[in-house]
Amino acid sequence: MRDRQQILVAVGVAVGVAACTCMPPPTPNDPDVAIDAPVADAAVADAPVADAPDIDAAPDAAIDAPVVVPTDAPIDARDPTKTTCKTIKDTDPNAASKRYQIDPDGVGGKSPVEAYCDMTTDGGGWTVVFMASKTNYGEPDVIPYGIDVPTLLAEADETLIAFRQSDGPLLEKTSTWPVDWAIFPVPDDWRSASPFSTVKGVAQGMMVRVGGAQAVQRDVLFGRQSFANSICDGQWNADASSRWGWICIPGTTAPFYSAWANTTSDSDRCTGSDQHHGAHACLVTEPGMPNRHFSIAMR
Ligand SMILES: [Ca+2]
Repeated sequence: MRDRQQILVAVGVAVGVAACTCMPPPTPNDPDVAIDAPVADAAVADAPVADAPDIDAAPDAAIDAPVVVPTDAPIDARDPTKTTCKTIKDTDPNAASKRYQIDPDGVGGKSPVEAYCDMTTDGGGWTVVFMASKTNYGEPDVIPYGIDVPTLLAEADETLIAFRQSDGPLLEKTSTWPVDWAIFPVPDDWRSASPFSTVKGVAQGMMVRVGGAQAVQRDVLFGRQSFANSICDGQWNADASSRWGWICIPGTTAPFYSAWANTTSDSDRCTGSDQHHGAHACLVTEPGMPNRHFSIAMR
């Protein structure tokens, strides 16, 4: 009620101003024309309160409108060339492999994240979205990706699985470490959640490139259920409740990462897909060798 009284007072002032001969009549382009019209009506009829704006309302709105400043991104990440490791690499072919701030969905939305960019392997431009932070997960639960980048997961063309040192560099194949990296199209199941989320997963007939060799057609296996024969052959354990977990590519020297879903205290296994799952542990005991961290990268 008090507001209405104030408005009626304002209306009286406005009508008084409009009637005053000391001011020139408004021109057709004068913004006050539109404002004054409903005010005059309000004085003679019981117009809705909402139709009787303060004569200053329009200018105030323009002046006071908040300036929307995105707050989720450091200046560096607003650069559209830094949405992923691939855009960084495309912009600067000499960009080094290291951690960068990226923002796959641009300003707003998801916050920028710090990600390790592999700028070397197969031409580089890889955003590492998962790297094992333990040498023994030993739990049957879902292990998520390490960074929250749904836009990258949705739009990436390829995935790279590899073992890395804890600070990011890829462990290249050697005489004592006979395991390659592997590149294949992103399996559909990997776009919405990590492959550790799946119980029994198979991406069939993927064109896989292992260690830079020509592409071959192979199934990519991933899932939490245990497997039957201690090797990467695609045979799941008949006991559906038995947890062990594996990611591997039969018939290749691609990474074979397993035991990340078991409930025992065994170290997780980081070896090659052509080897017994226990050939190499992720926790390394040989002198001079770094621990092996399974990783998933996208580009
Ligand atoms: Ca964002």
